[in-house]
Amino acid sequence: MTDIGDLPVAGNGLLNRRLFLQAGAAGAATIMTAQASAQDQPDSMRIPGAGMSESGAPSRYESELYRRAIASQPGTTGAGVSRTPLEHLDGIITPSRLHFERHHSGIPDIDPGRHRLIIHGLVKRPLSFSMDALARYPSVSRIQFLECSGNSGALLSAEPVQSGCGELHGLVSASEWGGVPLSALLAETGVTANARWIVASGADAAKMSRSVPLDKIMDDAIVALYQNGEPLRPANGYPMRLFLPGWEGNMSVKWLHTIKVVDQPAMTKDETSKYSDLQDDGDLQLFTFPMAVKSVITSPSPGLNLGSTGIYQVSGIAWSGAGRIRRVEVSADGGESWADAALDELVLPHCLTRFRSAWAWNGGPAVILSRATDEAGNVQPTRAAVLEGRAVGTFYHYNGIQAWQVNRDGSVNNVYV
Ligand SMILES: Nc1nc2c(c(=O)[nH]1)N[C@H]1C(S)=C(S)[C@@H](COP(=O)(O)O)O[C@H]1N2
Ligand SMILES: [Mo]
Repeated sequence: MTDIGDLPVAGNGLLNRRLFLQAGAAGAATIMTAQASAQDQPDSMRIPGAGMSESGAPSRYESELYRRAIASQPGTTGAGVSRTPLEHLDGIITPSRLHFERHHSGIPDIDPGRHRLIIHGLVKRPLSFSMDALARYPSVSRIQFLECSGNSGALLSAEPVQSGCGELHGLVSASEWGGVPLSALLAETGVTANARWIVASGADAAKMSRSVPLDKIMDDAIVALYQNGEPLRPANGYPMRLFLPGWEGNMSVKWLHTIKVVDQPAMTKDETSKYSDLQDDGDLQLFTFPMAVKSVITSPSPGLNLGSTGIYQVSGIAWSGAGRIRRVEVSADGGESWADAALDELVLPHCLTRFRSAWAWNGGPAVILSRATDEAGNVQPTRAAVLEGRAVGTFYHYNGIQAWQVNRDGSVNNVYV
């Protein structure tokens, strides 16, 4: 095992991230015995393997790769959520089949041949776009996160809820989203001088409708047609969805059907009574659009127990609606001391960023935390700071620091610090 004498950088065993540049640092492999020789061939080297298939699936040995905590309103099956199993993934891209889902009235079955996107209202020329028409516009693709502003709402409970990382924080995912910039379509319709907002509506039974400032639409909004290289999955908006990089998930209207250009927000149900934040002085905060800077350690986390003492990788994801992640710090002593984590190579704007630290667990209890800072200088707040001024019972837009307690037996659970 590597000599870690010069490597501690913060309290309770947090090690220099350059440990990852050294081979064999973890010392976790089993020492070869005389019986297990390199000559032994596994069966798979003697018997030809299975054949090809038209569509792939994970290994049958990977039993944890499924969406978590699927829940729907009483008496419904499609008015609820399913969550990404964050603790069983690495890197920054969420496989499409594990992207979280949030539907208000189920997944509609939409025939792309009959579906139209209609742009009307304060425009010079109302237009209707078929899928074929959209395919002829120049398109873009970018790897970006989508987060429901109800994500992590359980962290506002008075007592820490004992669930897995994905169950608590899995209403965030990241994909490569491809499609047509909405600015290109609005250039065709033209807008009148008093145009300031748009109202986007979906073709689902919930008729999800959200008002979006025209500036955002012209800046980086797309009509997304592709997700991780393939046409959108039905659950994620097939055949087209609005995608607003960095902004609260609810506004990225799925099954996008109409865009009405208007001079003021429509004050729809989902931007007034929902997705708004009641303050304890009775004030209601509306229109919290960009998602705040946030991070969470995905491993270790509840359910991923530690075994023997020694060196572990502490890994997680960080993201911000303000742009790129600049820095992630990790603590192994409940926040008394911190050290910078290493960031994976791809640090993209409005995307998940993967961070990693090395930690020597001495077998004692420890509280591990991560704290993200974005390129605008926003620092992820403590849970106490997030709670300040909020009315009891509100749960949207939670971005507080997550603390995991590592216990002597190697189990991990949710704690408040
Ligand atoms: N038409 C429509 N669009 C919608 C919704 C919906 O129920 N209907 N849910 C919204 C919410 S609350 C979120 S968080 C995201 C979720 O997108 P996903 O299911 O692709 O993860 O879609 C948004 N767009
Ligand atoms: Mo959402």
